[in-house]
Amino acid sequence: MSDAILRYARTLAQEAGQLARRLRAQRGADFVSTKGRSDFVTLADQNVEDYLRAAITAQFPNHGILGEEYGGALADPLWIIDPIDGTTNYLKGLPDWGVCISVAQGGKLTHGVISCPDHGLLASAEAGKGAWLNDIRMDPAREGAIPLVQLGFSTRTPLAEHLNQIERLIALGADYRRSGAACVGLLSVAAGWSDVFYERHLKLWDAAAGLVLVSETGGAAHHAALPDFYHSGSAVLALNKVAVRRSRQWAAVFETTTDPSRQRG
Ligand code: LIP
Repeated sequence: MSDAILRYARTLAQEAGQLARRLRAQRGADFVSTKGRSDFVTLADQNVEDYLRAAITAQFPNHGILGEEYGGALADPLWIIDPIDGTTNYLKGLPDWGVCISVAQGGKLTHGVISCPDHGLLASAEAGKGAWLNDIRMDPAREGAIPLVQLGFSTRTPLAEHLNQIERLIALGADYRRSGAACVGLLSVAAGWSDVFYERHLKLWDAAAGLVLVSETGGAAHHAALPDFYHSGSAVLALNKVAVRRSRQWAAVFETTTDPSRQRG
């Protein structure tokens, strides 16, 4: 079933990405509404999640589903979906957004797929079997150049903390980017285009697919255990296979921990 899950998730992510692009092209006056400060939802988020839920249930009726728009409960196996991660980018017509599908089995993330249709990218990974970008095996082994950090921020967290992190990164001689989509930041680390990803508070569906990609390309990620991540969200620190050699240094920059027993929500 494992291969079938990955194949099906890849197909769904691609189909859902094209659906999101069509819906954006046809958008009417009621396309966007706000969920909170700087937090938007579109009819596409809802329609894409409807599509994904129906397709998953049709193929795997006994599997659980957790999604950003309609929630859900922990189950095993559990499909975790973010219909459009990077909603603001999607809305504005910027390409940094993705359809994120992951599967957890036995309390572990086993499959992750991210479709970034405006970039023509499909990233996928299965635990223990590696990661692919389109049809090419992902291997981010790159040394040298300036350390590049994907640094996420949202108004759910203190601005002063974010600014202090930027100051520490610059003092360290690193550079940073803020994509506005966790899935793009995590894909960037898995692909070796960036070294580190950090965001102080993410929801499980924002990060789950990208975490599998990072793990399957030799990197490491630090976050709350899945049940806590599901209930309260979590800080996420992800390091590619090169940066992982200095994980304590990176953890210190973000005042987080790489000690699994002390992961905070
Ligand atoms: C987004 C995340 C991003 C975070 C934004 C937002 P959404 O997810 O991908 O990392 O900074 O606040 O949560 O809401 O676009 O699916």
